[in-house]
Amino acid sequence: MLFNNLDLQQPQIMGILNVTPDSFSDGGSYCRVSDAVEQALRLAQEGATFIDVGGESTRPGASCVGSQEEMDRVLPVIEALRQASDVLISVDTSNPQLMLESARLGVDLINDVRSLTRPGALEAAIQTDLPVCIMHMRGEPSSMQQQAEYTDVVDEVKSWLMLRLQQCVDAGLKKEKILLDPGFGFAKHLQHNLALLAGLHEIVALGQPVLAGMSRKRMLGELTGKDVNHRDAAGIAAHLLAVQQGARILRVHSVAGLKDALKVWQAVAAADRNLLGK
Ligand code: PT1
Repeated sequence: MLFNNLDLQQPQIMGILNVTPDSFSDGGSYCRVSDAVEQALRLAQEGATFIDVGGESTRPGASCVGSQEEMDRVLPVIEALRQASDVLISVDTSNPQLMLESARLGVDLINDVRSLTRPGALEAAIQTDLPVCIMHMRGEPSSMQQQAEYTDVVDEVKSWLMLRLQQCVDAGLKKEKILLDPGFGFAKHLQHNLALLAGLHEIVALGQPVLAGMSRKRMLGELTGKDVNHRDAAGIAAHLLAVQQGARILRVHSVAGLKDALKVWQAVAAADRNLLGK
């Protein structure tokens, strides 16, 4: 999969830009367009190659926003950021109209936690011809934690992603433009998130590029006892474990620390290949 000149051979960082009044860690911080663009440029400066712009919180318990409200939050930011920078822009939305409008403004990726299940979303995504990230979850963010029951979470998430991938391909989406995401924290308890992180290589083995996002999520709070704004060190460890298993895009709030960690990882990976003569 090619994004401008960037292939996904090396792991890439996706910086999170929430333009919501209610996001779980940075809600309300970037509601003015100029503040949002400034934050996006800072994330890019720190090493993010993607900026994921979202106007609706999808953390557990969050409620939906109206379609127009979501577009009013997101579109001006995408437009201004596209003017200001060549950074890859992803739009975090389930809203088909927003997918189409953002495509016209030049976004590079559609990131839909509902995997194009809203009426019209699959058709809209196909029409844009953009790459799409599809993600495992159950139900809606408002109530998904009530459906966090699995016998074998890795198997069930993997099967669900394979099925949804095939449905999207059958509908006309190009397979080489589909990324997969296990959906950390979406209808999952701590033991499910840990099993999924341990077994992420099985999702990678499906052959599509894998996106992973654990930044500041509850799973990290449960492991460290830290509140939402002190989870970045735990996040670096978790995302590095994902990279080690082949994850290609890491969706995070705080870029600089993970960028350093990836430099170390890449240097060691390169030395490993040299040693093995591969
Ligand atoms: C994600 C993701 C996302 N996460 C993709 N997009 C969120 N592709 C938004 C918690 O447990 O992982 N992948 N867009 C944010 N959602 C959550 C979910 C935030 C769970 C917090 C939690 O704390």
